[in-house]
Amino acid sequence: MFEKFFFRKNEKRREAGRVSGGLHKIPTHVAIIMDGNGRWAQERGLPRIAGHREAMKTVKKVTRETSRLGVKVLTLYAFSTENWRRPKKEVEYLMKLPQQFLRSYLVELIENNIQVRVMGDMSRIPDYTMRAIHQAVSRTKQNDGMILNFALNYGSHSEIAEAFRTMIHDVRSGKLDEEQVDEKIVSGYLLSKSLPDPDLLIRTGGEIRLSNFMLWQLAYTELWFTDTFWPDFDEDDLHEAIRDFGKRQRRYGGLKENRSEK
Ligand code: V0D
Repeated sequence: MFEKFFFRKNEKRREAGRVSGGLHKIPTHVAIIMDGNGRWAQERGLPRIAGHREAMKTVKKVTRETSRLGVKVLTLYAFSTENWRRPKKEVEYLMKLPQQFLRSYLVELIENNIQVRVMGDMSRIPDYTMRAIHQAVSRTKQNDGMILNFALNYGSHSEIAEAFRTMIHDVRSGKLDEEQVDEKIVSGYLLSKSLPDPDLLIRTGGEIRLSNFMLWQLAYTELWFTDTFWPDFDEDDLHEAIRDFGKRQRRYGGLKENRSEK
């Protein structure tokens, strides 16, 4: 079902590969853990907040480039369920970023046919933040270009726990037969239900872990780590990640293709 939708406009994807040189295989879904913003600022003697502001510029740059390359879904880990433990001032600042981001960038997103989505528990997100997000989601929902999916107050364990809760509820109410429950059914109860699994995960900032990000969905994903702090991440880094992804796909491709066809 995804395949039909996501591989429809193949010409543009191939063309993008040619113009960028060596990017033969463009991943359908790229997910990114945007780490290293605080450290980027500290290295410069700036407050952590300055790192987050700079990080937003990188989000715009990377959104433009992934969309241009023909990536179909870009998922960005913007705020984790653990991030609430940060200083109150920092959390307050972070919650203003969606509004700031959209004020300066929503028009361009619309022009580029990009669809904005959010994934996570929105119940704890402040009203003013939600207003900006709702507006962006509703004004881009007709777009059929790249999906820009922000993981916001997202945590994989809580996502899976919620899936269990709903599934058990559906079994009890007779909507779901427990004998039916397989991988596909489980996927359908996750927040990512309408999206294909990521093909490539990028984590910036030097840490080599998943930090509670899309644990179920990343089972077969190629993982790519860099020491570069997110504010310093640029188009060349993105191309390198996608080029490496293409090389690995060529090596292990046969096996992977079999998996998705079964
Ligand atoms: C700070 C690096 C864009 C990570 C990127 C609320 C930390 C910049 C958004 C955004 C954040 C979210 C939703 C939306 C539009 C934009 C964002 C947060 C943090 C946390 F609809 N950047 N960004 N949201 N940072």
